[in-house]
Amino acid sequence: MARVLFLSFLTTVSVEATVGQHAGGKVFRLKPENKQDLQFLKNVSHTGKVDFWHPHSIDLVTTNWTVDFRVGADWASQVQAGLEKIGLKYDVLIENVQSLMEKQFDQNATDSTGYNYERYHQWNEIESWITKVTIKNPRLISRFEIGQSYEERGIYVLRVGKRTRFMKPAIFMDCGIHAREWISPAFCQWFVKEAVTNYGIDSTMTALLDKLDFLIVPVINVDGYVYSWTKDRFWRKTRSRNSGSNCVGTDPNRNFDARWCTIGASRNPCDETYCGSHAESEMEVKAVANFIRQYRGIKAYITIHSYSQMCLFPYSYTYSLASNYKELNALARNAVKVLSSLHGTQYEYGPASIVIYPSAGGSDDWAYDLGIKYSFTFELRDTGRYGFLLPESQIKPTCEETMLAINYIAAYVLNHPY
Ligand code: 9B3
Ligand code: ZN
Ligand code: ZN
Ligand code: ZN
Repeated sequence: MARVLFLSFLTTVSVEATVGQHAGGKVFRLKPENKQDLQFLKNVSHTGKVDFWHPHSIDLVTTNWTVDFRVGADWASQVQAGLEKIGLKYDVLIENVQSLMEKQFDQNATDSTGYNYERYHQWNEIESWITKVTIKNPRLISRFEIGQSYEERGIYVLRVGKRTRFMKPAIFMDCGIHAREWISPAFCQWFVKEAVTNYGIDSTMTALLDKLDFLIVPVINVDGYVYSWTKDRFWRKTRSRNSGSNCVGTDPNRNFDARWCTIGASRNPCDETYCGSHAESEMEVKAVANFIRQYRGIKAYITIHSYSQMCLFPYSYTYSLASNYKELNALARNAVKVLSSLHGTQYEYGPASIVIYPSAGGSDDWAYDLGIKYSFTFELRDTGRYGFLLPESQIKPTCEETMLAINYIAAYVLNHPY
């Protein structure tokens, strides 16, 4: 009788119900006590909607076995109602399989604040991460707000390194100059995570943080980044208004004061490489440039972009070679070699003017001419298969391999004081 009732439940549920939710659902545990209970389980199993966890098949079950089975979200309440009807006692082992799966994924990838470094995050999440990671690691991190964006969002520097009484040499690294290059902010966050979790554990990281400070800007172009999440995934520029034009934004990597707008940049505000109304016209560029100018002891400048797997160094604005070209070239060669050692990812390297295209107003050239003789632009994965839409599954391998290159450069800088 009860069985008939239950089956009628099943047949009244339309097939369209919820395809695709089979991964979730509930897990029940019960003990069939008699033939009626067993028959019920068999009927349920024949719907094909049930995943027997223990034992693996209903055919093995006799009375008094303990049975664990998962029912997809679309059928769970019907099955539960059926159990109630026939009076078979059960426990719900897992209320919500889906959320448990998500939690388990999170636990693999998250830190003690619950932040998941294998996901791309919106700016508000990154901003609260910046606050939390600073508060959680007072001995290693301090936070500076170096300015505001055009739309009045904060631009932050995290100084990461063991606190000392004296000023240490520093490596400046920024991410998110270009809005759509999402792997870039993900890498800066990964770097900070690696620093705080490996300090005192990994001897290389400990030595670096004892002797150096890393000055990390997780996202420079915050307005553009927000826009790439909310309106246009492929937005590159800032979001400042241009007088006399309806087109919005300036390319911040054409806006630095390095032979500004002389080559490989556009005077047209509608172009992706618009150099702006003048050098440092962008508040975000001004904030970073001012910070670097006034901070004493920056020995290396690294800026993270994507994509195309390249390690670039000055010059971009001319084909002429930098004065320490040989040293930069060897350093880049070794950095990409160690990078490739992890997953085989191949990088090109060399002066940007030669390896990609000549263009002026870039941050690496500007930092170099300011006197920071180790200056690099990294273009992370991939080579175009996914491009800016690099899947989240590649965040971890990309960041892991890039860590090797950055740490290599940092160790080199430490061993070559100037
Ligand atoms: C461009 C310039 Cl101007 C530079 N100095 N260094 C690297 C690049 C390449 C990036 C850009 O801004 O076009 C690649 Se997204
Ligand atoms: Zn997120
Ligand atoms: Zn870029
Ligand atoms: Zn890996």
